[in-house]
Amino acid sequence: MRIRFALAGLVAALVATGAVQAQDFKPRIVRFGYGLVDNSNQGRAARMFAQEVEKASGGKMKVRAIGNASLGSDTQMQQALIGGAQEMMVGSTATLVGLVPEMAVWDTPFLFSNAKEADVVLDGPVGDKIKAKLEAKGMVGLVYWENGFRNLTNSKRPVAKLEDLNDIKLRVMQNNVFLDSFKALGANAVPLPFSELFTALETRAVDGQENPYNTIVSSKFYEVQKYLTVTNHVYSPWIVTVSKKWWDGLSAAEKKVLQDAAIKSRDFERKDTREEAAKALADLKGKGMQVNELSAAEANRMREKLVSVNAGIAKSVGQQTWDEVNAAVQQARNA
Ligand code: TF8
Repeated sequence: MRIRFALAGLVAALVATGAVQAQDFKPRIVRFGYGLVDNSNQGRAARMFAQEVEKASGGKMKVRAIGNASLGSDTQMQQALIGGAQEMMVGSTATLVGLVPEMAVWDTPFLFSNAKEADVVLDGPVGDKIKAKLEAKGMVGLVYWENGFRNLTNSKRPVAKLEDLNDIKLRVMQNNVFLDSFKALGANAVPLPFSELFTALETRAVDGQENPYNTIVSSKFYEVQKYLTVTNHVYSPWIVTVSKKWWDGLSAAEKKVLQDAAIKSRDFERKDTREEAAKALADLKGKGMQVNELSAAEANRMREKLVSVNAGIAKSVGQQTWDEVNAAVQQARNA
C-alpha cells in the first residue's frame, strides 16, 4: 500500500515537472515557409514561433523558418503541405480561395474598418469555421496573422481620382475578388504570385501593386514605385497552416505545443505589424515616395465602385457565410 502511494506520488511529481512529457515528443524538423524577406513582420514572427516551439518541446521540435519564397510561392507551398513534403507555412488567405472558396470573404473591400474588428471576427466563431474548412483540403489552419490594410502604389502617376487608374497595369493577388475589384476601378488588373512581383515592377511589366505599408517597406517596393495612394481598400489576413498529413502523426502534446506557440506568435505579430505600420508611411516618404491621400469625394467614388463586387463575393462564398461574417462584423462594430 505504502509503496503504491509513494509511486503515485512520484509519477505526479514527474508529470508536474514535465519530465514525463519528454516521451510525448519525437525529434522533428518543421519546415515553416513564408514569402516575404527575412527582415519583415512575417519573418520576425516566424522566428518567434520557432523559438517558442523549440523551448516548449524541450528542444525536440526544431522549426526552420524559411523565407523569401525559397520553398515556393504561397500556392506552391500549399501543395507541398497537402502532399506532406513540407510541414508548415504562413501566407495570404487570398491565395487559398481556389481550395476553400469561403476564404474569399476576407477579401471583401472595406469589410473591416479597423484592426480591432478584424481580430474579433477572425478569432471568433466564424473565423474558426472558415479556417476549419481547410482540413478537408489537407491542411490544418492554426491562427490568423495580420498582413494589414492595403494601399496602392505605382510608377506612372499620382492616383488622386478614379480615372487616374484607367490605363494602369496593376498586379493583383491570384483570385477573382481582387481581379474583379480592380477591374471595377478601371485598372488593367494582372494576377501574379507575390514572388514575381518585385521583378515585374522593376522591369515595368506591371505599373503598380497594392499591399500594406509594411510590405512596401520590407520588400523595397519604394525603389521601383514612385507614387503611393492611401486607399486602405481592404484588410488582408495571413493564415498559419500545417500539413494535415504530418499533423495527424503528431502526439497530443506536440499538437498543443504548435497550437500554443501559434497563438503567441499571432499576438506578437499583430503588435509588431501595427507598430511598424504606424511608422512606415513616414519611412516611405523619407525614401522618396510621393504620398497622396484621396479627397473624401474621390474615396467615396472608389468605395462605391468597389462594393459593386460584393454581390459576386456573396455568391461565391455562399449567402450563409456572407451573412454570418457580416453579422459578426456588425456585432464587433457595435461592441
Ligand atoms: C500579396 C500578399 C503577400 C503574401 C505573402 C507572400 O500581395 O499580400 O504579402 O501573400 O505571404 O501577395
